[in-house]
Amino acid sequence: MTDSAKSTGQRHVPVLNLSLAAQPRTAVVTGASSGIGVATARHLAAAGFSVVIGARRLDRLRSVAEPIGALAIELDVTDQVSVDRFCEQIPACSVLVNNAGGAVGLASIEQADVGAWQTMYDTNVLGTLRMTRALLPVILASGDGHIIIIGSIAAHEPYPGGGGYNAAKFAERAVASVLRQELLGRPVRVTEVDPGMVQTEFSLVRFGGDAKRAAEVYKGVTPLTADDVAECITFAATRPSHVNIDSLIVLARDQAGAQAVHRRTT
Ligand code: NDP
Ligand code: 8X3
Repeated sequence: MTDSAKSTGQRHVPVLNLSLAAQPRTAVVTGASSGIGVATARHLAAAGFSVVIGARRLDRLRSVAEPIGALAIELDVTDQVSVDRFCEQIPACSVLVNNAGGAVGLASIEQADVGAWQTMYDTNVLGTLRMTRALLPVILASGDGHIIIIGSIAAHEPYPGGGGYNAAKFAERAVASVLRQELLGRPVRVTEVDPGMVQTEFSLVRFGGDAKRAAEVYKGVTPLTADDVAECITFAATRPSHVNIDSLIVLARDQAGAQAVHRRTT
């Protein structure tokens, strides 16, 4: 009770100033029709974010969106028209999770397919650029923005056959660092989350739908789950505004580097 209320005997009724009432912050997650993106959308929604998700497979997106009350919009991060159409439908954004990406093949540089390298660069690197550039004005306008880039252990350790994917993930890491420096002094955090082996559709996509070859990647190993990575992303997104998780390498206990993997035989 205020002093004046005490002296007059009036009850103090708190008045809710609607303009100051907390609105849910909006998080946009790309590549949310599968794997890490799906888990991230769910964890961010559970943490109280209003979530917008994008990917090319709209049917899948809708089934992810419906139970968590997210907005599902078709998105191809390699297509500027699609990116523009997606972003036009997003009036507000505080957190952008640049997750859409993946690898194509495991060919040596000697045998490299230029088209596969172009796809990896276009999706992982230019996709991140297109989304970040398009949403940066609204992220800045939020007054408390956050750009999260899903890199990889492949951004730190090159490995034979990884050439095109390593180059793309190293480039994404450079983008994260440049962005952090360019945005210094403005209200935007930039975080890079770099997982090792995560059991998703990543290997199935990498090996062109070869399920047997994809299963070999995780044989005898307890890999990370998409939820494990989503928890790390959500942790970064829910720190107080002045705290920036700069970069986070997250590996399974069975992995000590891109190629150092402990496999049980029994
Ligand atoms: P998944 O293959 O399960 O998911 C990839 C997602 O990216 C899908 O939702 C896919 O949706 C989307 N995507 C691919 N191309 C495009 C595109 N052109 N436009 C929009 N969305 C696209 O793999 P993960 O969940 O594992 O991969 C997510 C991220 O994590 C990737 O950046 C990957 O490089 C990274 N990563 C994965 C690791 C792993 O071991 N799994 C380890 C380290 C990093 P759709 O096909 O419907 O468009
Ligand atoms: C995926 C992990 O080790 O296959 O980014 O490159 S790895």
